[in-house]
Amino acid sequence: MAGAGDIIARLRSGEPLALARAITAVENETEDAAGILRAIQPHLGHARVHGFTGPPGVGKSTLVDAYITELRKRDLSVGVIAVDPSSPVSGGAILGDRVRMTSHGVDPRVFVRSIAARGHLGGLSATAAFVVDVLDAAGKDVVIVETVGTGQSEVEVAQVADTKVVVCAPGAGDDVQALKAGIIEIGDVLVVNKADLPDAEPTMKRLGAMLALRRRPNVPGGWTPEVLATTATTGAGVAALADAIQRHDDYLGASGRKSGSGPRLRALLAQTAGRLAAERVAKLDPAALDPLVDAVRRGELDIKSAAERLLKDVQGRD
Ligand SMILES: Nc1nc2c(ncn2[C@@H]2O[C@H](COP(=O)(O)OP(=O)(O)O)[C@@H](O)[C@H]2O)c(=O)[nH]1
Ligand SMILES: [Mg+2]
Repeated sequence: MAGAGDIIARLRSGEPLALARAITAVENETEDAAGILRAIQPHLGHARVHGFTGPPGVGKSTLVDAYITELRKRDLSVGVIAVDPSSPVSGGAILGDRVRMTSHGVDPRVFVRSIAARGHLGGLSATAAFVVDVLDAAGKDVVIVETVGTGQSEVEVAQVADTKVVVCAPGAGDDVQALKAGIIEIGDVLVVNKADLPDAEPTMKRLGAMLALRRRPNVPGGWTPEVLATTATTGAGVAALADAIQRHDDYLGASGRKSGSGPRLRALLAQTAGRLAAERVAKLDPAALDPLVDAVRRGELDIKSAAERLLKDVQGRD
């Protein structure tokens, strides 16, 4: 590959091939990746990043497709990253997403890319964050990240986004239930898609009730999550969704929480460090904790000091 400088110039001029190659380098962690990531640093901070997450089958890809249409009406350029959980490298479900987003396939201002869910040394969320940076440097106004919101790593990927849209479908149980796994906590905008089906109304009410219970503190002047209904297949409600996301963008701007790779990576770093520590502690033989437990029982150590010793003990372990 030519030097990073050359590829950056071509990337900045909007060459899709250069963009595709830069993303491939970053995704596969090739030798060129570090150079590319360094070279794009001065060009970051323009894009707004919108994450769409939720259980499989609720219509995320269809909704993203309709949202792209709405953004194009507003004359915004768009990059899309679809994270596919079912496929290690390439496979069927990715093709499904591609097919659904092909309505924009000939639009030069829309760039859609699937990335594999597994096989990233630095973690999927870091890879997603870097691919977002590449799309940002390429001048995209909006970068959309679609992930399935079923596990911890997907929640972390969703954290890459400035605005997090949590999608579910109407129904008595499973989908809304599945959302409980932490994902509801992160939504800035909650969407009940497939509003053409029965029970959209009660599902919205349930989401509203779950929101009232969630742990995120209600700070004065803070953002109150919005609950909306869409029918992705017809586009109904999608303009209202775009307006809600825009309001959240405006809120972030006004509250000084500007988007950009710095805040993205800060959140990822803190989160990943916390998760690594928790994983290392969980892997210990429970009996290994006994000396510390005994010391706390005897009053020789307070729990925080004991925890600090534990963290020191697990440092550097895998
Ligand atoms: N009835 C109805 N079906 C929808 C709607 N949106 C998506 N679907 C269908 O739901 C299925 C799953 O959609 P997809 O976008 O792949 O869901 P994803 O797995 O969340 O990305 C497809 O058959 C879509 O055509 C909607 O608003 N109403
Ligand atoms: Mg999908």
